Amino acid sequence: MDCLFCKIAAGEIPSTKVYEDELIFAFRDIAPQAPVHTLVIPKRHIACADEIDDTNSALIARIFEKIPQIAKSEGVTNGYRIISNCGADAAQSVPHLHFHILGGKPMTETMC
Ligand code: DGP
Repeated sequence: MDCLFCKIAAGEIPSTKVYEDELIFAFRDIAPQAPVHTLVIPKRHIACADEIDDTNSALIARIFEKIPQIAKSEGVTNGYRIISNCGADAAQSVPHLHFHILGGKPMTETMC
């Protein structure tokens, strides 16, 4: 499958890795929108949140179990925002499920 984030998770395209285990890969966003901007992805290809179901929800739970550790390792100490864009209206640009961790500065209440 010709998927950018599958290739990053496989190490075929370089990235600044933040965390990796057998199921999950986390790396710095190439165009950071906050002092901390890290992406967390399942290694297994899932296109977006619309494809989460009972066959893969344990993997999503695992990602959320790891997010606090990943955020802490990136130096976030005062809270962070988790965003997952899904589909065209959300401006998802890479069709592989990913969770943005944004932090390191106070953010506004506006989310869209
Ligand atoms: P989204 O718009 O939610 O699909 O976010 C995709 C993010 O992926 C966007 O913030 C930029 C980031 N990105 C795109 N291509 C690359 C890449 O080659 N390397 C890294 N590290 N990040 C990328």
